[in-house]
Amino acid sequence: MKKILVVGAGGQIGSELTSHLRNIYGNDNVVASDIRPVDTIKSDGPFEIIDATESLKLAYVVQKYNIDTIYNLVALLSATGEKNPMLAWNINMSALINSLEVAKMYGCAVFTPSSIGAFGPDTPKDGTPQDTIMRPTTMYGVCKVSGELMSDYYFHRFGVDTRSVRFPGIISNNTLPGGGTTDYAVEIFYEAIRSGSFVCPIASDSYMDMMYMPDALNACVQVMEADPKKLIHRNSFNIASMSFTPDILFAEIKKHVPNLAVTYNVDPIKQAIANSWPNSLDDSAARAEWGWKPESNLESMTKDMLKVIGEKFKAGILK
Ligand code: AKB
Repeated sequence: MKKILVVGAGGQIGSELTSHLRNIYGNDNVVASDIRPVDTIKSDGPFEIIDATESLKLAYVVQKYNIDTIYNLVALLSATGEKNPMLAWNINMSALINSLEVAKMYGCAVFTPSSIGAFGPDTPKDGTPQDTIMRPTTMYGVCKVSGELMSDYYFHRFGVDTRSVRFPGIISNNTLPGGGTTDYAVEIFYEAIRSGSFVCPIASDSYMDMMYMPDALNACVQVMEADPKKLIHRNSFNIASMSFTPDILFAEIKKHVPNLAVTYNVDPIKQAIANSWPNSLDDSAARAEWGWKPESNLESMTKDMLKVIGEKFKAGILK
């Protein structure tokens, strides 16, 4: 049985991944950690306060619980990263380096997500290949490419079992994202039900890859469970399930919420980032090397998001 540590368990992916991993491996085998207490997670399994920019406590927790796999989910996202590039570099890279160093010392595997943000304006935009030009123009992207290279370095040089996927925008009905360029695709669902209107910060015709959270969670587990003999790549795999523009998403939501009113007030920082990212990734390497196969598409994701969020508003959990 695996002994897993989730670092950054209070974030958008971390909070749901912790529950997902606990369902698979058992509550006691998944230690959640964050820089501050996370009440929802603390109650159903072990929890530790870890500032991932400091390696001592990380090493202590890995030793204390006999951890063999670290999911390092600490990151400042793309739009926030552009507001404070050095903070993004310091947090994103020190959490990664500390995870890799501790993993090297204690023989752990490491998962650190990369992103569509690892690509840049020179990358082929449609059907972006697994192996291609990676010259990002954001600090977030610089961190992601550096993270991919460092993770591969630790694998080749020290034998640390590092693996990763390049996440698109993740759409979830549980924890809201914060500071990302793709956040609009989550916020719209809440506003569709709350107020019936939404002001979109991304231009109506900007394509970006997106993914429903259940597929993202499966990817995190499947890539770490994959047979290492079949892995040609490691850091990091393109994964994809849907690609759409704001216009396409709103048209789909309007099938269920016909009175939804959408206006545009484009945020120049977010739009510049979106313009530098691919329209859609080619995920054939992930499919061939570890059987990646997403289950959700735009139609099924939209229906489910509106159902779950609608129920939360009805029950008074959301206002
Ligand atoms: C962001 O928008 O910064 C993230 C990402 C695509 O990595 N959601």
